[in-house]
Formats: sequence, structure tokens, C-alpha cells
Amino acid sequence: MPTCAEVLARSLHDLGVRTVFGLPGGENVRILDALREQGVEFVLVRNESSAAYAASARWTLTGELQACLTTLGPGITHAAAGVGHLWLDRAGVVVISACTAEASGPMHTHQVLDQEHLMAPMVKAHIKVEPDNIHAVRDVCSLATEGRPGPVYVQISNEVAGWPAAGGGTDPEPRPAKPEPDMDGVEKALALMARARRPVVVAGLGARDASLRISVQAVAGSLQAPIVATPKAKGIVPDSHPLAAGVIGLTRTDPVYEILEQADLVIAVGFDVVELVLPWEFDGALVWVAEWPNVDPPLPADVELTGNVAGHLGALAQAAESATGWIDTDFHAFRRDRTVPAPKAAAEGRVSPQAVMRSLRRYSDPDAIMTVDVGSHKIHFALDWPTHDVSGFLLSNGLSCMGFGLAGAIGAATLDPGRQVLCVIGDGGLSMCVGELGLLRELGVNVKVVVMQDEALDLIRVAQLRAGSPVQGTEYGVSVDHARLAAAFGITGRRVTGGPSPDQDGRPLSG
Ligand SMILES: Cc1ncc(C[n+]2csc(CCOP(=O)(O)OP(=O)(O)O)c2C)c(N)n1
Ligand SMILES: [Mg+2]
Repeated sequence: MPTCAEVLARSLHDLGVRTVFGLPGGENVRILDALREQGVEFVLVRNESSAAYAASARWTLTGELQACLTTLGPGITHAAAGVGHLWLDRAGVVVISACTAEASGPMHTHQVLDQEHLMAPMVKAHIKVEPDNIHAVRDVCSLATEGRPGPVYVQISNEVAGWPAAGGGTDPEPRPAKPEPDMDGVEKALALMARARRPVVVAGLGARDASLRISVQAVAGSLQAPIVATPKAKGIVPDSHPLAAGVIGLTRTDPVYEILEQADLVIAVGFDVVELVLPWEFDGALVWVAEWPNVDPPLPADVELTGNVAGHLGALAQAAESATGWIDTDFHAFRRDRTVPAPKAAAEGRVSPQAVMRSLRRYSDPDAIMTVDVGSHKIHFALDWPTHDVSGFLLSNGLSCMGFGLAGAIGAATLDPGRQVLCVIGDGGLSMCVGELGLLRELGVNVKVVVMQDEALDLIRVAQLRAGSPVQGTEYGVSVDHARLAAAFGITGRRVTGGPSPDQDGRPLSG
């Protein structure tokens, strides 16, 4: 009879998990053994949250279930930022942690926390494994990728991991079939589309899937509607696509809001308000098309087409007709005027984010994946980094968590060793996850890390300056030699000072 650890490892493998990122404690030993026996690779990170970030990058790029692992107590508490990211960035990832063995008894308090309640606000489902419920673990893990994706939490003590699973196991519950498209809702949506003079499609994180991208383009194409992307859907249509409008969500002054404000109908596909920095304020007609219901919080939608996004988009694309001429007038004017700002002349010895962006684009591979961390540079890259494909851009946006960038880049690079990955991260962000340079060196993956060094939490310092407040608590008293820091990990590092002049591209950032 298999042990509980073996059933867990086999369930993960059956669901497609091939790599688990984590940092174990003594209580995970049996799980690590079982994973190895199943042929699931374990990658040791330096910080538990990094395990979640790396897994989330792989989820975003593949749409396949991923997993991360921590020990009990300090392990799972240290992973909290990462699990928060998995939750608000809607990543289908199984979070596995150890827990205290029941047999330890009530006198045992060392490292004991109510881990279930700690994780509860950030996970879709939870199971504390026992021999008599282990066969449900597969169904719990399946929930991570269904409907609105998100993490699920599996706790298992080392003791239970070694016990035989009770019974022979039952077949996994059949997963819910896709509902048929709601044709009444489709009719209503088509009526709105027929009346609209200035329709816009807003594509969100739930529209990234390859087949959905084609359907989004088909609907927008037949309606002649501009396609606005959220940051996590950036690249859903290439920048060169005639209907590509750009990215919203980072500030209320994002240029693309201009298009949204003129629209009389929004078709929101795979949209989640978690992506907007400011509340949704659009008052035109709204058609909601997503795998998840419009509840969190509900937007004033006229029609809600929930579930089976592919089916609903197919029905909308077939019947929608272009009733609009605004693409040829206002939208073309918007695209013509919307040029990427040239790098500002930076102060002596300084390099602006725009200059970094231009140099990177010029000297990186055209299909490179850009991973940006949170900080002053994030907005520039989310708005203006050129993208040809949705797989070319990764960030933490729902949680906007510093420290995501490096582990996210490493996770992405483990999928395709031939594809270059770039990571742009502030000096504050890097100091939260610097140990992962060791993982980067160890794996030898194709990642180039650009550190925006300003000895400050610049985004916050700027907020202080704007508010007329004194600058305090946002500047570091020490300047780190990042080139030597990289060298300490066996990585070639270069310091670049002085950017290109406004009309000139920068020199290569290599090594
Ligand atoms: C874990 C975490 N802590 C705090 C914040 C709030 N925050 C957002 S940007 C930022 C400054 C980031 O500093 P740095 O990485 O050096 O980038 P810079 O803005 O200086 O370019 C802070 C503190 C956050 N988003 N995530
Ligand atoms: Mg900084």
C-alpha cells in the first residue's frame, strides 16, 4: 500500500507537476523522497517566497499546474508574501508545507501555529492530509487551475507522510465540464455590440491562453474595436497589431484611459479588477466574459457570460459586425500621437529607466522574456516595453510584491534554456532576494539581471517629495557594489554609469 507521501507525489505528477521549488525542513524529508521517486525535480531556493514566485512564473507561461514547498512554522510564515502573490496574481500553484504531527500532543508548542488560518485568506482550498483523506488531495490540487486560478494549500506532517494511505483510493472526482455558452446572454451582448459606436475590448489575465488570444482578436477584428490589455495580458496582441491600444492599470493617467473614456461599450475578457491600481470607473455598457463570476467586487455589467470563455467568444465573433468607424478616426489619431517617450537626459552618472529600456531592447534577443520587479521602473516597462507576444512580459501586479522579479526570471528560464530572460529590479527589490543569485549561478540559466541602483526606495521617496513631506525612511546609508556582489556568486557583473543622450541608444549591457 502506498504511503501518503507517495500518493501526494503521484497526484502532483498525474496533474502535470514536474518541478517543485522549495526550501525544506526536517519535516519534509519523506515528501522530498516521494517526489524524487516520482521523477519530480526539486529546486532549492534561498527564500520560501521565491519558491512561490518561480512557480507562478512557470504557471503564467504554461497555464499548467505548478507547486512549491516549505517546512512548517517559519517556512510557511516566510512564504506568506509569495502566497499572497499567488492569490492576487491568480496563479494555479499548490503550496505544500509540513505541519506538526498530531502525535506530538498538546504539550508541544515549538513552531506550532494555526497554519490553516494563516493561509486561509490567500488560498482557494486547503487540506490537512490524513491517511483517510489523502485520496482527496488530487481533487483539491485540481481546484488551483479551475475557474479563477489561485493557490491551494496542502499540509502534511512527516509522520502522516510515512503512513500507509487508507483504502485503495477512489477514482478522482470527474472535473466539471465546461458549461454550454449562454446563448441568451450572447444575444444580449450582440445587441449591445450592434448599437455600439465606440466599442473597446479589455483583455485581462484570463485571456492569455493561446486559443483565447485568437478569439479576442477575432471579436475585436469583426467589431473593429481597439484591444486594451491589463499588465498581465501585455503582449496579448503584438504592439504592431492595428487594433493594439496598449496597457492600462498602472496609474489613472495611463494614456490608454483616453480610449476607454471615449468608449460606449467595453467587452471585458478574462478581466479581474485586482489588476487596476484605481477602481473601475467606466460608465458605458459592459459585457463580462470570464471563467469566473463578476463578483469580486461586482462591476456594473449589462451582460455576464461566465465560464467557457472560448465558447462565448466564438459565438460573439461569428455574429458581431463592425458598426463603427472610430478606428479610422479617433483611434488612429491616438495611436499616431502615442509615441514612446525618448529617454530623458539623466543627471551625470545616472541612467534613466527609459534609457535602460531602449538599450535592453536593442541588445537583447527579440523574443526575450522581460521580468520586472516593483519600483520606479515598473510603470515605464509595463507601459512601453515592446512586446510581440504575451509570454514576453512577467510581473507581480495583483500584489505588486518587491522581490518577485529575480525568482520569477529564474522560474521562467527553467522552462526553455534557449530563451533569454531579462530581469529589471531595484536595489531595494534585489536586497530582498539577493540569495537567489546563488540559485541563478547554480542553474546556469540564461538570465540577465539589471539592477536599478539609486540607494533608495525611489518610488516611495518620489511620493514623499510630491506630498511635500521630508524624505525619510526611504534612503539607504550604504552603497552596494553590485558588480562585486555578483562576482561573489560567481556571476559576471558590470557597472553602467551615464546613459545615452536623448537621441542616442545606449551601449550594450552584457555579461
Ligand atoms: C514586499 C514589498 N514591500 C514594500 C512595497 C512598497 N514599495 C513599492 S515600490 C517600493 C520601492 C522599491 O525600491 P527599489 O526596489 O529600490 O526600486 P526603486 O523604486 O528605488 O527604483 C516599495 C517600498 C512593496 N511593493 N513590496
Ligand atoms: Mg532603489
